[in-house]
Amino acid sequence: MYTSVRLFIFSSLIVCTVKAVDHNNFKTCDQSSFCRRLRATKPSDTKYELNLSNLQISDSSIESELINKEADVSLKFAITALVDSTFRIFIDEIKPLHPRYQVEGALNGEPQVARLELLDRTNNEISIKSGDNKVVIKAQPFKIEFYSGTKLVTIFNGRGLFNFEHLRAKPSTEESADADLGDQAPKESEDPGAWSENFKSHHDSKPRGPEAIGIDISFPDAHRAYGLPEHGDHFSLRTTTSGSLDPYRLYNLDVFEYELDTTMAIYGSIPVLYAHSPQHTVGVFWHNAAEMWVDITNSKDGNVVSSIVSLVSGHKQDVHIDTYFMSESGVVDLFVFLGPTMQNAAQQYAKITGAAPIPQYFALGYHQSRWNYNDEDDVQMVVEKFDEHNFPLDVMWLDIEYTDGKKYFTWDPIKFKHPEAMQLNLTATGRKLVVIIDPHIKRESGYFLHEDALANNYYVKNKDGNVYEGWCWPGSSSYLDFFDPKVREYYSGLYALDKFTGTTKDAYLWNDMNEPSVFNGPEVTMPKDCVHYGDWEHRHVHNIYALYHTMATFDGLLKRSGNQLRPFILTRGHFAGSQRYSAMWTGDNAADWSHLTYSIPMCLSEAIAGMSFCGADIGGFFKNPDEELLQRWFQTGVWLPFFRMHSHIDTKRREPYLYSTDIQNRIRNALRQRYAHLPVWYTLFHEHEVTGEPVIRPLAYHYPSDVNVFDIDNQLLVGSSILARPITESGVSSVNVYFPGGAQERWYDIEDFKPYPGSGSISIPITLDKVPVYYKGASIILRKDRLRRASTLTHDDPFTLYVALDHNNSAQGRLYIDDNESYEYRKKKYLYIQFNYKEGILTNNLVDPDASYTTSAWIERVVILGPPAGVKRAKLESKKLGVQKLQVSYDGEGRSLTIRKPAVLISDIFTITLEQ
Ligand SMILES: *[C@@H]1O[C@H](CO)[C@@H](O)[C@H](O)[C@H]1NC(C)=O
Ligand SMILES: *[C@@H]1O[C@H](CO)[C@@H](O)[C@H](O)[C@H]1NC(C)=O
Ligand SMILES: *[C@@H]1O[C@H](CO)[C@@H](O)[C@H](O)[C@H]1NC(C)=O
Ligand SMILES: CC(=O)N[C@H]1CO[C@H](CO)[C@@H](O)[C@@H]1O
Repeated sequence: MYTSVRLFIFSSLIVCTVKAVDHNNFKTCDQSSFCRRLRATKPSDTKYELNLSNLQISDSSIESELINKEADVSLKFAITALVDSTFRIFIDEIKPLHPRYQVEGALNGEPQVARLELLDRTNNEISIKSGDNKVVIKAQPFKIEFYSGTKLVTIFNGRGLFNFEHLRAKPSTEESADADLGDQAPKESEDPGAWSENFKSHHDSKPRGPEAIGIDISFPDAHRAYGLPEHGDHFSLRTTTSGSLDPYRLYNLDVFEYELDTTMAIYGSIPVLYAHSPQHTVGVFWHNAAEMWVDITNSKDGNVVSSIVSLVSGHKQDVHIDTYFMSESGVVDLFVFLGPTMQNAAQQYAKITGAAPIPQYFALGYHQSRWNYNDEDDVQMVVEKFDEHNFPLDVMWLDIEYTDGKKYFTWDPIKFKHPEAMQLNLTATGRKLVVIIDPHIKRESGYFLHEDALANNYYVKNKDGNVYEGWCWPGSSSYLDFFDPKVREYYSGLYALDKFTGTTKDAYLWNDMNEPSVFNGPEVTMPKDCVHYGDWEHRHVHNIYALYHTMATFDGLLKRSGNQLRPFILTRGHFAGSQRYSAMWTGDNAADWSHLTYSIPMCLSEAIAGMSFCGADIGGFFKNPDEELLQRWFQTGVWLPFFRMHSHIDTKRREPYLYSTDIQNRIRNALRQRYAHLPVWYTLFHEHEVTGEPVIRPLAYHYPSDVNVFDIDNQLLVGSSILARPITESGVSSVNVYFPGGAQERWYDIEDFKPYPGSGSISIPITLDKVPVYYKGASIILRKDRLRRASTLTHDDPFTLYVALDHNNSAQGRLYIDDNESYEYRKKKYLYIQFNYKEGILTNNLVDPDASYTTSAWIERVVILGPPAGVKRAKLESKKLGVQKLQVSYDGEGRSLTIRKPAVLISDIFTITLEQ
């Protein structure tokens, strides 16, 4: 969270408007020296040349020297074939003046290499093949072409904009700066910010001078670019090179009252982009933790001229996308995912950076948060009111005020005097607690954490080598240097139950403010010339500070439980790989319809960038939602993976029981939908961990060749079987829903089971009770329809199977269950069951017959949507129950057929046959 009121008190440096984002606090590309320099790069076919007479070819890679002829500097160049249609390009200086930073900690281990085959070699060109993909590397002009099969899909340096600023000694002011540096060296006169830079009252000393890198990547034939979270923007990335838009900026920042419809940076940065066409999708991921800006030019957006037209194919192409990635420092470590589908490319990315491990079941339930629940009685009262009004609730949250004076790992001695008893009360009703722990540490003598950090040298240093001090919630603060393994080890130990006294095993964590947020720092963060472990400047590692923070917390929670319980952590700052440790949310949004609308594309962008576990503060963090907005926010939040209400300290209380009966009923219905579908969410998270497929998906993911869905981001798919079109506009009496898949596809409204063909846009009548959500024909959805006060109490509850038939009268679906909290599933203690329906017969089988888990959960109902006519009864056959007759009934309109009480265990193998 972030409040302007306190900002005024703490900081004399920042003048902050209360109304909306203060643009003056944040740089435009034009105010950033490296972005300005790189964006001005002119195409050059002659500057870089690959030395093909100096080529090392191994089983999986090719290495050579890339020569900057103008500056006479040699770079190491390598291209490596990886498994799953992935290539990796690496470029670094051979003899840099200082080592250049290479990211650690983001990848999920060392990528697995694949065999590479030399196809052809000439004086100027070398062709290689790996799997079905071909790569052509050209020496002069330096260029790399990627082919999926025979189709050219991606070009590195197709426009000749590649630019690698080698490190150099600072020219003395007297001599001419450019004498032996070539025109790549920015001249002081050309760019006054190259060797040191001011922004507002902040000075960046840039001890290593200019060291930026620009990468030019084109996608012939691509219609849309997606990805590059986090931005308050639509799912489909816009052209930034014509008109007034800045490039998409990736720099983790705590932006007060962030705006929408903008390319400005906010809390997280994931430098992965997907280029999509009806025929294929490719992805690129620049493994680089420095500040980055990305220019996008989509030929569909009007008068954009591109040199690629002539360079690539010699004839005009109707659609293509050019991108230019600009990073302040580091090396080129670029992954290219050749798909060929979006599904493949997303999985290829997940293979490199890892998937989120399945969360505990409770984490998918409903979370109630506020800045702040005042004291123990307040917590107790809120929970009691939830129970009294029959609202399910899994987790209560405590924001910063629970601490003793913003000293983390302590409790306010008056308001939270019995934290353990408070948690035992929560545990007794099946609930958990989440408390906040931020990375800034109060500089107060006597505070154990501050004293430990000073004594052991655990803090980030300023440019002069002294401990860095900034302002944050506690006032004067210093920041733990999580890049130091000793600091992570120490920090993770702080979560031990006997260290963080007052916590129980049912207390989980929220790591906020970890961009890091520094109220009086440049752009509300840490100065770039601060120094971290290993002598790296903050500039080199900024975007992974939060990743390392959550890494240490994750380790702490694991150790706390003797590696038994899956940690739950919510983070605000994030980078590629953060999904392995934490869920994220879209930060400090506002109670506006627009923020509700953008919560969907923002989470979709995160999902294809590996961060499936995403949500937005229900009701909006700032300001007060009216009743309609609040209920719509609940109805929308049901269909996003992370489901939490949260609000600013100055807002009115908004717990659901405070509203009129009508509103309460609608919120309760929304919660009921969420809890009924928890088995679906849980199964999807299991499948995500195994396959890397995102849990929520844009329509283009499953309908890649339907150009009508390319810009749809007010609808989403939960897995492949649920289509939701949340209502994010006020006062509507109808909305258009786009039904994909073609005339043969069927979509069933999940409430009245009315079927719709997949033949495009249909106007759907809307009331305040109505949210258009559909099951796809051909799917079997497993639900738990009994409403309880918490998900932890539903473990043995019976299932209802919703069998949504396709036009062939068939359907399939899967269910995953385990003990819902431990790692026993990694020892095959789980059930993964496939259900099949074909022409009147429902059967099941174990997808993984070696796995087992004992459960008393049973099937209480089977509901067939789009059923055959004239069914009189059903017959159940199972080993345990033998043969049994079951009663059936149609609903009034014959849209569904319910088979009553099969009463067979969910783990039993059975057959149910419909009888005429
Ligand atoms: C290219 O590599 C060869 C073999 O190592 C070397 O002799 C030659 O000088 C290199 N060319 C340039 C321009 O550096
Ligand atoms: C725990 O619950 C009991 C019984 O409702 C209540 O009396 C007590 O105050 C609660 N303790 C805390 C710390 O909330
Ligand atoms: C329907 O059945 C026909 C014949 O068995 C098959 O060719 C077709 O692929 C099926 N369609 C679907 C959507 O399953
Ligand atoms: C996190 C969670 O849902 N835990 C529950 C898992 O199921 C057991 C019953 O088998 C409950 O006791 C846990 O509370």
